[in-house]
Amino acid sequence: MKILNMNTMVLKRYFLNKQGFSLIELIVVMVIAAILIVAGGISMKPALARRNVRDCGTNMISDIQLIRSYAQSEGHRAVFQLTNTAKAEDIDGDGLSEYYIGFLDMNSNGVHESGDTILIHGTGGDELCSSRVSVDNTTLPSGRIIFDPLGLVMSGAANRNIFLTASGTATRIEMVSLAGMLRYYINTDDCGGDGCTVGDLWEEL
Ligand SMILES: [Ca+2]
Ligand SMILES: [Ca+2]
Repeated sequence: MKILNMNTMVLKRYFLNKQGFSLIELIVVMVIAAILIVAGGISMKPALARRNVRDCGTNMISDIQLIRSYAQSEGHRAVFQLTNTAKAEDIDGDGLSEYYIGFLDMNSNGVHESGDTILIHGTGGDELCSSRVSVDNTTLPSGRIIFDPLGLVMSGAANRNIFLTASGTATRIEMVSLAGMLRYYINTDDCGGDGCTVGDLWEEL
């Protein structure tokens, strides 16, 4: 009985001591974990921003290709129209903001009006861009690409860029017109403060 009591005392002392030691351990581990989380968050930011830009760009290009296919199948000019600012705005006047719309241009004047058929607005890829990516159309004349009924790019959109930026990165999609067709490239690294130049990494989408 006496031996049992002694063992109990030893165990109690061990666990009391162990408990105190575990608290210190716990604090140390929590501090290290906090440092790792903060450091990890900082290092992940540019990668996350680039992914947002890539997602936005990939879906935007998919929508542009869809608009082109409507021009061919419907036999009308079809227009991809970006906002005039880097922010979402109500391009088609339906009360909802968007970065871009696509429409069949029934009277072939390049401008969206009530008689034109909306193909895309404020959905799909546009949602991926909103709030996470800024879209700059300043090098794309009137912010639009017009496809003729054959699906060829009409004048103005050749060798132009759509700049897509997100916090922590600066990249762009470059469109190269080849016999009226568009090819898309995305910068795969951070272009940095000097913008994208020769020597930066590009990948065809
Ligand atoms: Ca709208
Ligand atoms: Ca029109």
